Amino acid sequence: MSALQDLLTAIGSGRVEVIDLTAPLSDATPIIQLPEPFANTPGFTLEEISRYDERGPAWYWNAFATGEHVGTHFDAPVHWVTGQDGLDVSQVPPAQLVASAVVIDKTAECAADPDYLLEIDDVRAWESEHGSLPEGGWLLYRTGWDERAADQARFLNADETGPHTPGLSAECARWLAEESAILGLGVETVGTDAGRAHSFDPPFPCHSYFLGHGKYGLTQLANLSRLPATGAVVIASPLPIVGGSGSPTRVLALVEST
Ligand code: 23J
Ligand code: MN
Repeated sequence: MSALQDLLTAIGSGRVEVIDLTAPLSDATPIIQLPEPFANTPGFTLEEISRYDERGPAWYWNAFATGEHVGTHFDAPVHWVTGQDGLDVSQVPPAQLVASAVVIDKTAECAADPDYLLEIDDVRAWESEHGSLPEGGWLLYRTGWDERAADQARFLNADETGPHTPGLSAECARWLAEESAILGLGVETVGTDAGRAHSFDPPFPCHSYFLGHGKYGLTQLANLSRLPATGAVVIASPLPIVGGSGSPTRVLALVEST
């Protein structure tokens, strides 16, 4: 049988499961809140055009408006000043939109400390257990934060000192971007950077280093708890917005049942 027929047979029999890593997209989808004096993104909104009524008797349709960086979404290199000569979201090669993925799980650490930062040593420890990070594949960072995604206040977790959500240290972000061959970083939080990362050196180091090295970001992923540490295949399909810096994205994972 052909590889594709094998895949369809495996999906049909349940030997390969399709897991949706995408958060639902609505006007309740949490959006990032940048501190003063920065401009913030609008959220997702729907506007009804007609619904089986005088405006269109047999059809229902909407127009939507959204920021590019809303909900489960893709960060293209051109999103950041360090990647300004890099690809926009329409230019990402389709073959990179189907890629392997590994999962580093720091749920317990992040429950104990919402400002938890993944360090180089954490990645090295993961590699000694599971093998090298995948060349051309995603590093997915499980923090348990998806459990908060239905509630913007819990998701952003801000107090008078600003948002408190987990991320990567600047050193770890630089090391992964410069010294690993991963395709990009996927997270459960509202952005790839930690809530406090505006005060890091450099500010927003995941954005700065990853996008500056032609790597990608995926945010607000769901269901990472259902993925194995290694062996999943991720299909991420942002809209090909010409010149766009990112896009809401349907992200699916293929997982072999054991
Ligand atoms: C703009 C500025 C800072 C950040 C972000 C956007 C994001 O997280 C994003 O969605 O790319 S941290
Ligand atoms: Mn983004």
